[in-house]
Amino acid sequence: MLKTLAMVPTYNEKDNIQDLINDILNLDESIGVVVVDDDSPDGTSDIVESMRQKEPRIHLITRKDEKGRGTAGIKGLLYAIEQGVEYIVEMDADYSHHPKYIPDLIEAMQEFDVSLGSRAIEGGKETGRNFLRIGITQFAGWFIRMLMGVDVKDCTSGFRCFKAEVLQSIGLEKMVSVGPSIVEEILYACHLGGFKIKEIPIIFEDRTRGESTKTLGQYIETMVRIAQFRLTMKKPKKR
Ligand SMILES: Nc1nc2c(ncn2[C@@H]2O[C@H](COP(=O)(O)OP(=O)(O)O)[C@@H](O)[C@H]2O)c(=O)[nH]1
Ligand SMILES: [Mg+2]
Repeated sequence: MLKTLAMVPTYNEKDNIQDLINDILNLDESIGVVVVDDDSPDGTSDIVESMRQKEPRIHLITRKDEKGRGTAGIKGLLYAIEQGVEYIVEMDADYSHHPKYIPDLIEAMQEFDVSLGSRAIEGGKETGRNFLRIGITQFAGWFIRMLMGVDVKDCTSGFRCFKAEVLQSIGLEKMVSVGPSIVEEILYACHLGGFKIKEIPIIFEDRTRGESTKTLGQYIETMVRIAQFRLTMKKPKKR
């Protein structure tokens, strides 16, 4: 019986996905993986499908008609909830979110509802990225903390572990992010829900295989969306 599912959205990750899945599955028998691939032209889904046929802990969702990190993530998280696991880990496929940190994220579930891999607390850092990109991340973190009042240093981290009941309660199906702003939308919903969030230090290394899909437009959209979330998302009455 699976206790934890790692949800990995992918777009053109053929050079990473096989090693990543193996590294995750080798951590513990109770961990499985669900990959949500947007029918990547590089054949990522085919690689996962051939692995899936030999290993029941691997799940694959291939979306033919939809694209976007946000909607893919929502689909994968809802799928993970349906599987009845206790914990759901969300992570990128490119090894910036190294699987070796997953046990630390899960361990934090003893006391917290959400844990996240943090570049911004003592012991954590970001390497391999240029000054501009690190600067953008730091500015975004500051902007989000100011606007949302979230007591988290690395607000843009998409490497997280949730208790399944947290994700069940925050209204994932109503979320509006198509792209990467889903990371902040979920974080803010967890904050409004009053859930306890723990940061775990990670060394975030920029990808060495495959290419980032992030565009300048997506950064700008995320900033605008954050203001929108602040204005429109409300504290749940009770849970
Ligand atoms: N399913 C899906 N996954 C995506 C999409 N865009 C990015 N991803 C995945 O989301 C994760 C983060 O994307 P990445 O390009 O590394 O963003 P960056 O780390 O911010 O540069 C990776 O696992 C990507 O493969 C998309 O449109 N659909
Ligand atoms: Mg990346």
